[in-house]
Amino acid sequence: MSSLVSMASVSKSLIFFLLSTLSIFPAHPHPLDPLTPAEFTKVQSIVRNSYPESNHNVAFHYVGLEEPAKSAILSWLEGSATKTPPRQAFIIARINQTTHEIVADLPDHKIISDEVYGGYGYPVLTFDEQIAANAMPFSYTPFLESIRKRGLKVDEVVCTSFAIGWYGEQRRNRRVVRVLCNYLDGSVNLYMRPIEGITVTVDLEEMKILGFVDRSTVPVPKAEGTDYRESSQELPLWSQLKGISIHQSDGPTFTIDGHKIRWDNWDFHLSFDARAGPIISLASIFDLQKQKFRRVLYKGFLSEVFVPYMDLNEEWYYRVFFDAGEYGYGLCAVPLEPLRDCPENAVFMDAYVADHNGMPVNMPKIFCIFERYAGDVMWRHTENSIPDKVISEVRPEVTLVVRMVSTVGNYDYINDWEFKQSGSIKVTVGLTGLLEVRGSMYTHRDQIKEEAYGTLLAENTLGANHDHFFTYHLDLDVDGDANSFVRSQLQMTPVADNLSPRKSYWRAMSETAKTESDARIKLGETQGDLLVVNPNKRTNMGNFIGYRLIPGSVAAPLLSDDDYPQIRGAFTKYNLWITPYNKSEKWAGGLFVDQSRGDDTLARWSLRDREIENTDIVLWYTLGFHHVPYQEDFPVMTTLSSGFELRPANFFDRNPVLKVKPPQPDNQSDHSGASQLTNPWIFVLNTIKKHPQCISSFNL
Ligand SMILES: *[C@@H]1O[C@H](CO)[C@@H](O)[C@H](O)[C@H]1NC(C)=O
Ligand SMILES: *[C@@H]1O[C@H](CO)[C@@H](O)[C@H](O)[C@H]1NC(C)=O
Ligand SMILES: *[C@@H]1O[C@H](CO)[C@@H](O)[C@H](O)[C@H]1NC(C)=O
Ligand SMILES: [Cu+2]
Repeated sequence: MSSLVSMASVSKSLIFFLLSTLSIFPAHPHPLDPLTPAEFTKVQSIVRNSYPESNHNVAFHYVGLEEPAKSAILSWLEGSATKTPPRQAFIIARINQTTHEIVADLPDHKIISDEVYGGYGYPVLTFDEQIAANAMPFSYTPFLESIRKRGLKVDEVVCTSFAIGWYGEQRRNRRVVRVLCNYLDGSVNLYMRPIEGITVTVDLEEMKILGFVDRSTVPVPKAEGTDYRESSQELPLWSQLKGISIHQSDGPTFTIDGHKIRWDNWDFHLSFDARAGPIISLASIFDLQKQKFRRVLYKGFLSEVFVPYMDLNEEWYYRVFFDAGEYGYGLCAVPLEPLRDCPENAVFMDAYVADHNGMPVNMPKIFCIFERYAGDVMWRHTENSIPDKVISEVRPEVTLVVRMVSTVGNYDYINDWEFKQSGSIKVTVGLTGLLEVRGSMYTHRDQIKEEAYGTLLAENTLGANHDHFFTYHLDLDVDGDANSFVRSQLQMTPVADNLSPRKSYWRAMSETAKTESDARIKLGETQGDLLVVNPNKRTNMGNFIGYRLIPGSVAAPLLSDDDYPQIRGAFTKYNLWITPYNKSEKWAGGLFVDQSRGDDTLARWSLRDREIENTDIVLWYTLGFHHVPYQEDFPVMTTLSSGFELRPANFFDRNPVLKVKPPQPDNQSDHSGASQLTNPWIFVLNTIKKHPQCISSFNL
């Protein structure tokens, strides 16, 4: 199975390491492992047995692991289970134009349940049907006429499918997409060359054109200046940086056993899902003092990505995307480029998905896993107040990163799960790729007299305003599954009765959320900390054991509650929600998102206002970006990142990285740079002598 593993470095020791320790199909699969190619094939045959090809039209829209019950996983982990949890698959298939939710047992080779879904919404679009829909306009005469009328070459036209959403229609029982087209002819940056005004509506089930509109003939923005390939740039001299590499001649510190990853004090399981992308499960950290692994995160994954555009034009108002539920965030994952997407010391892992026909498809180099050593400091102190003595202790930061890139059409999302020795889990999402732009008649801002819904980025090119909301499902199990959510609010407190020369101070007021409504939080309105604690466990000092969420960029939707996109995306109304654990509540936007009506969202589940105190809870966090395009986003956008951190908060009795040994320099690297300053303290002492105020301020 070694061919399933790719690698950036061709170092001999690394190859040895990979061959000896890394296979993503171990002899004893973990119950949370994603389906293997053989299992996908089995699923296909199980479904085909019940619905023979001869008289059933079957399309596989989702095939993935039917996750065993949490209780089964936990008792299996503790070794108290008599047998391993069942190995089952969950399948969403369209069979004779109805949606089926099927659970199949893999060892028994049989269907356990098969339900026809009768509610609103449709499953994730398959690649095959999008490809077929994108080809439809090319055999449709009115479309070809419109292309010719614009003086464009049909061969240079590329079309893509857009989910149509829901805008209050009472009845609609068709799976339909809008097909919109762009132009190449002299550029590969088709997204900067929209053919505005033409809309083709395609019925996916019948694969036929239902509607065609040609509304306007604004010019296609020109090709010049849109290409982003290195080969098409005239590189100026100053852009050549000197060589940089990150080298681990002894191989990485982590080990990978199937999908289980062990690195330093962390242990976790990494899975891949066609809808969510990476799924981190069973993350535990070794406590040096207690000499045992302690549970932190039962499961963490990206549940939905909501991207509403703000342009009300006929071809634009419905551009509201749910990248996980409509397109499959994992399905859209792309192979990572060694040395570019991931550093030299990265190890790569493949993934598998089922295609439209249920056949397993290999997705190479979907994850990269590497130790990040980026010149940052984990902790330090320089003590220069002790007479005649300088003490300096520095621990550089080395972390473990799991990365996946999902390219959903024009946009590229870089997803990192980063594990720190200090116990933090940092999640980052980086936005890059190509903007979605509207072709327009304008060549200068001064010409624009109407609502433009965006920024003029280049001639005839309007970058449309939009948002990106990333909703994460974080099932924290801090030292066990019975947890509570505590909000520690900081309150300005006036000082009464001249108790002090001071007039005010702030204090932290903690409140434990009792029911779901106590834990719906819009960030930015108040200040304080957000904690998941284990109310049954305390530190040696008596503080409740916990982890806290440190949010990244705070953005809230700016659409009215009754706007259709917002009804479907209502789970973004709060940045934070807590729900009691429920295995079926996974997808914040609902299980069936294409054309959904918002009746199966996190916002709806939360209305039950269930009890969430001292029980197994799930934290839902929405990270948001309001994106007003700027000219620097043209013709390709530089990565814009944000994220959040889950950080221990009275989880350990003291700093867990006190005893961490700094990494040793790599044997094969050249340390001439470091050795230039043989005694860095000579430099420091000189500085201090020159700036005596620095010393005196320390002593005050
Ligand atoms: C499914 O559709 C096929 C082809 O139209 C038809 O022959 C078959 O009877 C249908 N099966 C069911 C169960 O409706
Ligand atoms: C779990 O969630 C689903 C969907 O919200 C709901 O129908 C079901 O009743 C829930 N189960 C429990 C035990 O609360
Ligand atoms: C690097 O040095 C360490 C410690 O001396 C040694 O154990 C290791 O084998 C060396 N690795 C290589 C690739 O030379
Ligand atoms: Cu954006």
